[in-house]
Formats: sequence, structure tokens, C-alpha cells
Amino acid sequence: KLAEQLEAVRAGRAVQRQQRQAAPLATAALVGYTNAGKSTLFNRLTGADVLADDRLFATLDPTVRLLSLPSRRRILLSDTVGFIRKLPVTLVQAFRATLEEVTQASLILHLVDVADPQARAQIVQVEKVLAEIGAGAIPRLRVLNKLDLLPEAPGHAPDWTASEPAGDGAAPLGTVRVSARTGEGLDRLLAAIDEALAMDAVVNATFRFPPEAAAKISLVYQRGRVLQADYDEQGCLVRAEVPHSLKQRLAEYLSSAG
Ligand SMILES: Nc1nc2c(ncn2[C@@H]2O[C@H](COP(=O)(O)OP(=O)(O)OP(=O)(O)O)[C@@H](O)[C@H]2O)c(=O)[nH]1
Ligand SMILES: [Mg+2]
Repeated sequence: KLAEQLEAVRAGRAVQRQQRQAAPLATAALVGYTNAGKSTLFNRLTGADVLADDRLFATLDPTVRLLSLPSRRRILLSDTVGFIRKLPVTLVQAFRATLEEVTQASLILHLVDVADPQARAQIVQVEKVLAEIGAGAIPRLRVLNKLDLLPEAPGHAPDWTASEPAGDGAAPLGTVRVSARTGEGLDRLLAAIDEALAMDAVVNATFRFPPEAAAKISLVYQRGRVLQADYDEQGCLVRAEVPHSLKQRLAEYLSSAG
């Protein structure tokens, strides 16, 4: 039953994603352990934006909404299913499939419940799954949520909030402390998202993909704009506009030609 529901969500999302691709908007995906406060933050950030042209997205998929940043850049924010430690084996595949959305995002917001004694282990768990689904190299911000539940005195905050535990993927761009409940820190979060996306400017790149790396070509099609693609026995030469982060991720395939 649950497996069927997850599959339905996955199929629906794939269609919606195709429809959205006409809109040149960057997507930021909220990920995190279950109960981290993703949906609360999602509603808080996008609540004021559920208006006129946002309706389109709201009806297509209630978990993707428009978000306006301080720079006036608009992005799509997507809420995702929470990560759970003991998922029945039969559901693991379906669960991962619902996270396909995450692999398409320009930016990942990894939400953490700082008040949970297991927070540290949960971060590692989430980072591991992100790496497994192929999202390990997507730029991300770590968002420490439920700040309101921590004692006032800074000395009482858990030690690990000062120095970040390392995950499997690339280091996060930064850490922002918020409370989705009180709204504290949300201005800082929006500014950080703006900054992260500005850093990931769109750049030109030419890649040469040997036949054995053909699967990587789809990444360029998904996250960039292909200007030209020429196939020969040595593989494929692709000229494209891609986010800087993707160019870095595919650095070994960069071609000096053209
Ligand atoms: N005190 C406090 N509670 C919060 C905060 N953010 C969320 N919560 C509470 O945490 C619980 C879980 O919040 P959700 O937003 O449903 O968490 P989620 O990450 O979407 O959970 P899943 O969808 O199950 O993965 C709810 O009871 C929220 O009210 C916060 O900043 N402070
Ligand atoms: Mg939720």
C-alpha cells in the first residue's frame, strides 16, 4: 500500500518536473531527518507567496512553491519526505525514488533538529543517503532548526553546533540557525540562499564524455542548457551552459576544444 502510494507520488512528480522545466527557475530542496521541521519551515517561508501565479505550481504539486529572495530572485522551494532510520527494506527503493527531486535541485537545504539528542547521527545518516542518491555534490546549506528549544546561554548549545560533523559529500557552504516556529533567523536563511545561488552562477562549459561516461550527459541536460552535442566514436562533445557547481562536479570531463 505505502509502496504504491510512494510510486504514485514519484510518477506524478516526474511529470510535474517536466512541466516545470519550461520555467527557468532554480529549485532549492528541503531535506532532513523526519520531524526536523521541513514542512513547518516550508509553509513559513512560502506562505506569503501562495498567490496568483503560484497557484499553477500549487495545483500541480502542493510540495513545490515559489519563494522570493531578498535580491528579488524567485526560486522554487520543494519540501521532501523525511529520512527515517529503520525503513522496511521493501520500501527503501520507493522512498529513494521520491527523492529524485533532490538530485535535480540547484541547492539543498539540509534541515536539522538541533534539540534532538540524535541530531549528529541524523546529519550523518542524511548525508549518507544524499551521497547514495547522487546528490552528494549539490551545494548545500545546513539549517539548524528549533533554535527556540535551546537554552538561552550560548554555552549550553550542543558542542557540535559550533564545529560541523563531516558528511560523505562536499562540505556545506555554510550553516544557518533558525526557528521555523518563531521565525528567528529566517532573514539570514533567505540571504544565505540568495548568496549560495549567486555563487552558483551559470557558466559556459564544453565537455567530452567518453562512451563509458555517457550516463553523465543526462546531468548536463537536466541541470543545464545544451547548446550543441556532437557524437563520434570517442563519445560525445557537449557545449552547454551549466551551473558552476555542475561544471566543477564534471571537471574531469572538461574539454579544451571549443
Ligand atoms: N519548537 C519548535 N518546534 C518546531 C520547529 N519547527 C518545527 N517544529 C515542530 O516539529 C514537529 C515536526 O515538524 P514538521 O515540519 O512536520 O517536520 P518535517 O521535517 O516536515 O517532518 P516529516 O515530514 O515527517 O519528515 C512539529 O510538531 C512542528 O511544530 C521550531 O522551530 N521550533
Ligand atoms: Mg514534512
